[in-house]
Amino acid sequence: MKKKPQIFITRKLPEHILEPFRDKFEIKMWESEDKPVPNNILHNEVEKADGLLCLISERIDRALIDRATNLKIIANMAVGYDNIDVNYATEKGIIVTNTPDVLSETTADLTFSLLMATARRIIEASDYLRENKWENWSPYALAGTDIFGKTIGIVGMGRIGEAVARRAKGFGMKITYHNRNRKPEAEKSLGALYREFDELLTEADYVVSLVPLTGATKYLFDKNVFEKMKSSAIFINVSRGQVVDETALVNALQENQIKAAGLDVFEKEPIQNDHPLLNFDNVVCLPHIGSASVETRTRMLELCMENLDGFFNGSGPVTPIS
Ligand code: 8YV
Repeated sequence: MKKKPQIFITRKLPEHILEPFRDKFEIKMWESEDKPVPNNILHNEVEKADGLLCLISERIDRALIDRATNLKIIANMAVGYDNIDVNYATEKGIIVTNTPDVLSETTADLTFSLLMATARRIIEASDYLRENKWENWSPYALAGTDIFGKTIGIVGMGRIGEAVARRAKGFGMKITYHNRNRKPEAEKSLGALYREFDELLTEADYVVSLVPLTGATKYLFDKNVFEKMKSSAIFINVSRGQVVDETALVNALQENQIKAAGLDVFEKEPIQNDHPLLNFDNVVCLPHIGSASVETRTRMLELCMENLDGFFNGSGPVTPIS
């Protein structure tokens, strides 16, 4: 009988997702749901595996790929894949897959949640009650800034960017965007207006980063960029922490160069509670939960399994990136 492909999964997954695949694969899984697999165990397991299902917190670098002499496919449970040395994997004949589309709407929901929370000071207002500060009503207490009628500037108009733009249209915002290529469909159906990066920065009331992390976008949002934004602008980042120079962001907030920020991602994750960005009342920080709904995380895992299945049954991976 033909040997089943061995799959290593770097986190404990719900059995109901794995069960349909158990007759096709020999599945080995790291024992913990929340603790990452130690690097030495990952390296040992990868040596034996035909397929790997991993998360963005695992670095799939040259050293690991060199150990992976049997490995044929890496299924990353994320749309981003900056955690993987894709060029080297490809050079070694290893296919890499990601999870596009299935998380776009959920991530756009979270982007808008952050935008609204920062604009209307939702966390501050909630803390105000918890801290028993509501003694009087006064007209400008906890007054935020409007969303309707304002201009959103979406930097990175991919699938998630377009899903954010659809929400912005519903909120009565003017939509501007910057992207490597123009998006005629979004321009036509959503009235999105293309802008050069600098133009977008000087015009937008809400600057929303949805660019993937690449060599070209690393520290894209630096001192000069924050200086160009309006002093009333709110900056939202739901893509990758390393597209922002965090020191420059902290300075821009200290100097009131921008009004507020909503951040789901950080330069080095996870952050600790002494992180300087946690010191500002006008900054809302979240622990990288862009795609974290039960429905979407389930679909992402299923898609990873479908990618592995498609590859090994010969029909081909569903969403390869290389
Ligand atoms: C991941 C993400 O879901 O998809 C991405 O690129 O950053 C998140 O949606 C999450 O971090 C799990 O790997």
